[in-house]
Amino acid sequence: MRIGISCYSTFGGSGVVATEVGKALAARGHEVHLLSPSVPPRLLGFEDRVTFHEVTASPYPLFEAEPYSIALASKMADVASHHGLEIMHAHYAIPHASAALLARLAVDGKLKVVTTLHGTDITIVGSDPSYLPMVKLAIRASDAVTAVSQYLRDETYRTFKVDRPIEVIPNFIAPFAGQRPDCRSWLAPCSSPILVHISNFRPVKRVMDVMKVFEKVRAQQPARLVMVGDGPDRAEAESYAREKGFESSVRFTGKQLDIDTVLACSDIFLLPSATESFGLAALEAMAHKVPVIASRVGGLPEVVRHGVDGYLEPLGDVDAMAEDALTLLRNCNLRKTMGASAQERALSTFAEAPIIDQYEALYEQALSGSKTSVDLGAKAR
Ligand code: GMT
Repeated sequence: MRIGISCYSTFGGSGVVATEVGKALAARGHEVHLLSPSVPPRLLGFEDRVTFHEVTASPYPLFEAEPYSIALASKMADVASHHGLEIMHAHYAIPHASAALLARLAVDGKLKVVTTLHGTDITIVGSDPSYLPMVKLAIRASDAVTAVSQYLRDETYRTFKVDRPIEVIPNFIAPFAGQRPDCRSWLAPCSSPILVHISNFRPVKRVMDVMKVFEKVRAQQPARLVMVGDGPDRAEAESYAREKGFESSVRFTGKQLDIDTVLACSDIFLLPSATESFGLAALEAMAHKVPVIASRVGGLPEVVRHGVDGYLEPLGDVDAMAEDALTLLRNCNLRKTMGASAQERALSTFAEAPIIDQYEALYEQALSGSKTSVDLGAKAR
């Protein structure tokens, strides 16, 4: 198949999933065209059968802001017609799915649109009145729609009241090199255990809860906190550590491409988010045998089993999360057992190949014009 994939070039989340889907499809012999505002970080080296197309919205004095969605739709139509694309797979509804529908019109319907809903495109920004009607249209008019968790599928039906099948195709673990350089001494010079958080530091991630959990943990025993990523709430978190006098125990690394190396030497992953449709970063931690302590929200219970792969606590309950962390730090065997369960689950339930099979099957169904069935989602669980 000739497949277009449209995504944001993010370090995590939808940008990672979209790029890894593209790479896996190309490895199976499909021709993949990736469209994004800049090269997605996971498209590191040369990948056979993957072509990157940069989407640029040219400025014009009349524009108050460049109309990225129109430039994206134009690029999609252009790539679709010149490369004979059959499928445009839009990751994150805004604006990728809406742009793909426009592109489908521009090429006289000779393009099937598959939309993957990732999270805040439904739960936060997508339900904002300024976007809702167009997100709803994108969901209704796509040839196939997937959601990354059962929770997100239910939320989509609840918020948008759409009457169409939405398949649940969960996120997955892309293959990674087993042996990583040992960065433990670099991250924790006094060989203290390492707690880690990886995110885009947006309000939804509640990074201040991470700081408070860590503050409580280190009051009881030595530990290091590694904060990977960047975003609007980083400055507040950094000043909190300074104000409370524990800045020397916290390492803010900024955005990192190689999160596998960081995770491979971490002991506990913290994800106290306000909502999380799936929690890809938690799954990545699990793949590295790192137990997860997270809030019991959204799709996280579909990924992390409480008491098995880590702990799920009520939103904002930093006391409970700190207690869980201390339990794990004081009981090395428990930490190892949970880490092993977490890895087993990540690499089996969320293995790449069966999930790519599901995307392929969905594309085939979209191309054959048959309605995508809800049964396909059942295979994902
Ligand atoms: O929705 C977002 O905030 C961004 C999005 C992304 O592009 O990073 O994250 C969402 O998609 C990820 C990949 O499917 C999920 O693992 C995240 O849980 C989800 N974020 C939220 O629901 C907050």
